[in-house]
Amino acid sequence: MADSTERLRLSRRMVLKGTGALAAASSAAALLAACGPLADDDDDDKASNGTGAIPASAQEVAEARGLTPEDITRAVKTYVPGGGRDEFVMFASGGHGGQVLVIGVPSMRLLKVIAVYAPEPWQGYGFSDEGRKILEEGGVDGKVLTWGDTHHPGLSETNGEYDGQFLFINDKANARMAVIDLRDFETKQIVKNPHIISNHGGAFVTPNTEYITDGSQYAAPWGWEYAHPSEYKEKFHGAMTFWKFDREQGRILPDASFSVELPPYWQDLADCGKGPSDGWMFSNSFNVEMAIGGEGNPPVEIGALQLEMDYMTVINWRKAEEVVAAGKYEMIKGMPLITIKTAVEEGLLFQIPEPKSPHGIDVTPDGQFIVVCGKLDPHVTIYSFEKIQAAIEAGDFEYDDWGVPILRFEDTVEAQVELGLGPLHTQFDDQGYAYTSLFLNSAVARWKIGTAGDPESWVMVEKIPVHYNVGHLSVCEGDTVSPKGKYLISLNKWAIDRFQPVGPLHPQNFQLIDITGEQMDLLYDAPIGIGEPHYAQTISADKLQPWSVYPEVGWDPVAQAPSPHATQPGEEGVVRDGNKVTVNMTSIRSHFKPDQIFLKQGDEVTLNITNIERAQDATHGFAFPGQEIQLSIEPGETVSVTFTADRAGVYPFYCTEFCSALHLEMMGYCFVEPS
Ligand code: K7E
Ligand code: CUA
Repeated sequence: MADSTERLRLSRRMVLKGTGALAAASSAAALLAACGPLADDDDDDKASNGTGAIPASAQEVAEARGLTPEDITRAVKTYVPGGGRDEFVMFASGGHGGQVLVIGVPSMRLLKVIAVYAPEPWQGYGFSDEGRKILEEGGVDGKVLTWGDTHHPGLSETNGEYDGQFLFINDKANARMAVIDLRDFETKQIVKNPHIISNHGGAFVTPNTEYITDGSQYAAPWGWEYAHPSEYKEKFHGAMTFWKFDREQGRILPDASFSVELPPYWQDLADCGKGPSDGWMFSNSFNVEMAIGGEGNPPVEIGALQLEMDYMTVINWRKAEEVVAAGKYEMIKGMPLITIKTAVEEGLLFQIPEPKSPHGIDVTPDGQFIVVCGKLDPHVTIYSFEKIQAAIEAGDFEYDDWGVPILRFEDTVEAQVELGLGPLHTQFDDQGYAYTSLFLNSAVARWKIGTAGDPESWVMVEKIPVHYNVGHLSVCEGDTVSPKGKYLISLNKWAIDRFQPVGPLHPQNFQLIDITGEQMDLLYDAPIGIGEPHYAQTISADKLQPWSVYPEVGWDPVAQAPSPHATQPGEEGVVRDGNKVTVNMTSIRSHFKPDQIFLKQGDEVTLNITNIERAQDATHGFAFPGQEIQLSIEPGETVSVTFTADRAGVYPFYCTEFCSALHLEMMGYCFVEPS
């Protein structure tokens, strides 16, 4: 009896406190059975309450809340107690919100929203001089944009494994690429692709992050040239850009980057080879029909469906790198471009037919196979890298109108697996399974990765419904050379009936699925009221080693170096040079120094503010009325902001972070004398 009482007490503690051991409890029924007798056992209840550990039985809570045994198991699988840590961290695109969402897995708690293409006042992103410069350098032909359409986050890799150092993400709408430094989870650089107008096949990294891919989406003339639709075949182009990344500087080096010209089909998703296929990259195309709508033509979506097959683009990027080094390129819009003609002559560009409107393309963890999803084909098609190499070797090609060699479908395909309607994207786990999203079925299919030479070994295993209209999936490290498995997150576009209604614009629905068992199990629906997710990557949390404060007082987070504008305590002051005024300010709980600033109308003012705090989380904000000034100054950080004091008046500025009991007093006055 003592044993069973002890067991019961333990069970209940586990339920209520969510200890790690509980996650191992495989059956909710067993749990509830274990808890059940407690409701009738007054003595035990009293004894437990006497310890202060267990206020009520889990059975009672479950009954009161109408929870089933399955609900309880699922809840305890995702519960992370306060102060606890998630095992994984997911980086998800925020779509046309232009940010990156950082979410703990399995709790699905939103940890951060990283501003990338859109200014964001809480982070002060896009408001300081340093931050505005990022948006300016990422401008489109000199025009600063304050939005972007983020699609595919890509974590930096070392030997095909996430290394937790950097994150890249593309802006599909404007063909841009951004670099986020994971030491402080902040955007450091945005580059505009000079060749293409919109992108999609990025950000996918080569196994050692030598390059970040950036494939064009909709064909167009090279950057900002004009052409009439009748000139489509001659003047519209596709391209695959390889952005060179320098880890030391933490920057993309546009001067060391290049593109490979592609036919004016629309390029779609891409992935880089690994292991045996390292050095190569693969990209889908669609609309090889080159439909662009207009009078007398079928609408685009019909015109683009006329042919049964589109093409996979196969590029030997190592060879392309050599070709650029040998000077065999054209300088187009200031960046090297290997023309189709050169790419074909050098044997670095091939195409392979793919079934109907392919979308996702994913290389298996061992690098041997390339999995392609055709949106309008119920199969996934698996290509063998070895067979592709053999077909290239054999040299028995057909050619398209641009002279690009086409390998034969039957020579390169390893297997096809029928999964269901609308297959889009595939991820992998550590047990030899692949997972493919089925957009039209609103389901995720689990299927077995087979072996080379045995087409029968590739089989569909099971399907689980998701809610609804799933796009990408993310399995923990599920696109690396060694997936961790465990969880799959289904990134659903529609939520319809899953949550409290909040008006016609519904939240996104991120669904967490347990993939450790015989059958996939839907654990949790996480509503996300931010931009639409496309891709996400999920990394083991212990690979992330961010700073908790900046390394020293006076740090410039954009340069990741000491700031030339840093102000140390005692150095505060105002310097006037004609109508140029520089204010060197410090902030510490609960004071800005100086706290009075005297200006003349028309002055050009630069505020350099250094947060001299060393305590974690002691961030100060800086809000200035009537100006586009809202800064976030994290411990150690120096930020600068320049503005024109164009209106006379008295301006109370204040700290926007509730930093201390005297936070409301953390303010100052700026007096602008009329001219
Ligand atoms: Cu939304 Cu990867 Cu841009 Cu599919 S893409 S969903
Ligand atoms: Cu500093 Cu509030």
